[in-house]
Amino acid sequence: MEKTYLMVKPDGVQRNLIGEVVARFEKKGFQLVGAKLMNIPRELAEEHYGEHKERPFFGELVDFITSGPVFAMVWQGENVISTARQMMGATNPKDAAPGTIRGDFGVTVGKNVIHGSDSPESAEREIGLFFKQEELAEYSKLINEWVY
Ligand code: 3AN
Repeated sequence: MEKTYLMVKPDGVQRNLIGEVVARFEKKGFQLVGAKLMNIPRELAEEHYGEHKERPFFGELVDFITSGPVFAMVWQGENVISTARQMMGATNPKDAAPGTIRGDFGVTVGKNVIHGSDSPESAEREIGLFFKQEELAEYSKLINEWVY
C-alpha cells in the first residue's frame, strides 16, 4: 500500500489544527500508520529541506520548522501521495483552493500549516528520516473495506 509523510507544521500545531488535519485524512479513507509530536533537531530539518539549500528562504524555513513542535505522520492508501497533495492545496495559500487545508487555514507561504511528500521517492526518504520501521503500525486488513 502506498505511504506518504505528512506533517502539521509549528503554526498548525500552535493553532490547534492537528485534529482538523487528522480528521480530514481519516474521513477521506486513508489509514494512519505512524504519528508523533516532536521538536525537529536543526540537523534533521536541514536534511529534510536539503533540496532547498540554495534558495534564499532556506534559513527562514529551517528556523520556522524548528521553532516549535510538529506533528509527524505516516498515512497509507491508494494514491495517498498525490491525493494528500491535492487535499493540502497549493504551496502558497493565496493560490490554494477553498476546501483544501492551506486554502482554508493558511495565509502566507511560509506558515502554510502542513507539509506532504511530493513523490514516491521523497515519501520514502522522508518516512525514513522521521520514523523507525518499528514505529509504523501494520493493519491485518483495511479498516474500512467499503472505501476500496
Ligand atoms: P511544498 O511544501 O508545497 O512541497 P516546496 O517544497 O516548494 O512546497 O517548499 C517547501 C516549503 O518551503 C513550503 N512548504 C513553504 O513553507 C516554504 N516556501 C516555499 N516557497 C517559499 C518562499 N518563497 N518563501 C518562504 N518560504 C517558502
